[in-house]
Amino acid sequence: MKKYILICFLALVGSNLLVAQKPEIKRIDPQFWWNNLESRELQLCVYGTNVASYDVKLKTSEISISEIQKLKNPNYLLLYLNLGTFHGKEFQLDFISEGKTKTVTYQLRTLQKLPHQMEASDLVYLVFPDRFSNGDPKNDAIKTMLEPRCARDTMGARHGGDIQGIINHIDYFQDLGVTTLWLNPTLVNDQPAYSYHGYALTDHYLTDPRLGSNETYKKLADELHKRSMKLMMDLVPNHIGSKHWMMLDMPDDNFVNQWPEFTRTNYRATTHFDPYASEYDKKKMVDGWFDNQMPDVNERTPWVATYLMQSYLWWINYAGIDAFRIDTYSYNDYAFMDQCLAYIQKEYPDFYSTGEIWEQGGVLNMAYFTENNGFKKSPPSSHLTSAKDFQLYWSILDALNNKPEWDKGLAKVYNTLTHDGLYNNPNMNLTFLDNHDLNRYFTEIKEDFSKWKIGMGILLTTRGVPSIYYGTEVLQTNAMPRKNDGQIRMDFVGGWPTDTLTKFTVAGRTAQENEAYDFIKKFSRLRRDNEAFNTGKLMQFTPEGNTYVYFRYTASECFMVAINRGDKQEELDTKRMKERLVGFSKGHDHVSGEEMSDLSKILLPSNSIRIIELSH
Ligand SMILES: [Ca+2]
Ligand SMILES: [Ca+2]
Repeated sequence: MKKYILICFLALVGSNLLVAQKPEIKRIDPQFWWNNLESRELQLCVYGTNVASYDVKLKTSEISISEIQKLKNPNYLLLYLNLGTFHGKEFQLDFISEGKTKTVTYQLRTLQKLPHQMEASDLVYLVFPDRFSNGDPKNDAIKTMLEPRCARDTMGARHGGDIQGIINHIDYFQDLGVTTLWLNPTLVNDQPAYSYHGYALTDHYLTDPRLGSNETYKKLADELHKRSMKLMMDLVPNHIGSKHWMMLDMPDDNFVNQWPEFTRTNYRATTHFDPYASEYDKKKMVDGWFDNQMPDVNERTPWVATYLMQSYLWWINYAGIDAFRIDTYSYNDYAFMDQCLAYIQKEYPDFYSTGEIWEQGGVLNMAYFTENNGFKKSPPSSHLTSAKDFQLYWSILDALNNKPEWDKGLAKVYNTLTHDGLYNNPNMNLTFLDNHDLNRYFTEIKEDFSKWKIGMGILLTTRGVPSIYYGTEVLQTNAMPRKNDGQIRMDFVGGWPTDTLTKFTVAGRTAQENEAYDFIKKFSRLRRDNEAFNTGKLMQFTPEGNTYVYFRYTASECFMVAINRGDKQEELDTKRMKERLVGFSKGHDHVSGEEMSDLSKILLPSNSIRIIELSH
């Protein structure tokens, strides 16, 4: 009995102590905002023990609170502000509980907007941050994190690469001809295992401390901008990590899509536009979880949608992000993504976004998700600039790995491009030969360097915004069959202080690796310096036999790209290509260096590509 009384007494003392304390605010998201944006609405997500019981007072009359929303969990409070005509640098919010007041000063910065404009002449380079270069060994292992170790000998562990390592190699990117860096996600993934890939974020506003800080990330953007280069952010709206800070103190039932038992998505993007699709399949596609460690965010919950959108705009404004690559695009709620990109474009009308739409199903499957697509029965208008071009990727591999036939091999490239009318602007599709989820390009083509040049030549001359996966320029390979994804995300040789060999220098690369590097270097410049590859048009001629020819041109420039995928030399008769060749009498093949004075017949060596600049 005595013990019981003592417990009651202690409980009373404890609650009195709580009452006596000032309200405690653990965080407010976003942590600061801007006073000169087009959107005057701002949602503040206030988090702290029992914050929902606080009264809130705003001390600035120019700003109004349009709504205060409480969630099921009293540790959250949502404030909806209208900034109206207010352009000051800060305002005060009073949180009042039992006569005690906590005043929070909220900062509003003034934004200098950057132009943010991707062009087809850009060359994007994809870097896997944990696997590229270790610029700061001090952040390799952080004891307080759920996965505290760093082990370079383990495929699925952290290896210590970081943002400083990327900053240290901007000269290298620039020399290669890269204009834009795309980093796999850099937001914190405080997950117990396999956290290095970055796609299970646990805080929308924090850079992973093992990669650096928000300041380091901004420093990278600043350094790139100083050289007129750009930064593409890898956005992951669809899911979060199971240890996301909100998952650990669930705000409400509708924060993530919940099922009676773990339910995986059906990975069928076709359910979005299939006129015969069942509601069951449609829901499973969008609301099913990608993985059991990655809860699927409920983007139809208005406060969640706003929370996500604001965090993306925050990053653009804060760091100066130039473009978004959007992960698992088709798994998101279509209307939410549209709303989200429209919100961004209200501030930045030309903001570039490219969506990962990986599923098989043809060009239609990707085009459906992009802006002003050619569908008769259109979905709500999309604001997604472009698709990551998996269809062209598969076609190029087919062209390199199979003999040309009527509808196979080279013809696949031709056929895929014939569907471009489904896109509003196919020239802005992000094109690639490999990435962090695919076998290495050189491995896929069985390390045949002649084929490597054909595929790379197509990538760097056809329509689209080309992207290179780190290491592809030095012929990085992976084991086949592939046992795990770590094998396609190997450390860049020379990126660690203890590496004895480096692929960053001519001396450290083999003759063939230098040839590959120089090939990209040469054609990235040709692409950048000639409008034909940027805003220029594409004309292709139907493949014949082992050959396929296309042109990139403007009123004043014309480039002819001719490919032979046969094992014998071919003599190409150009009579049928008169409409593009008329007026030109000479050519310079940028691949072989050969000068041509007769364009009527062009010799194409076996398994080769010619990229010929035409002149009068
Ligand atoms: Ca490090
Ligand atoms: Ca989803």
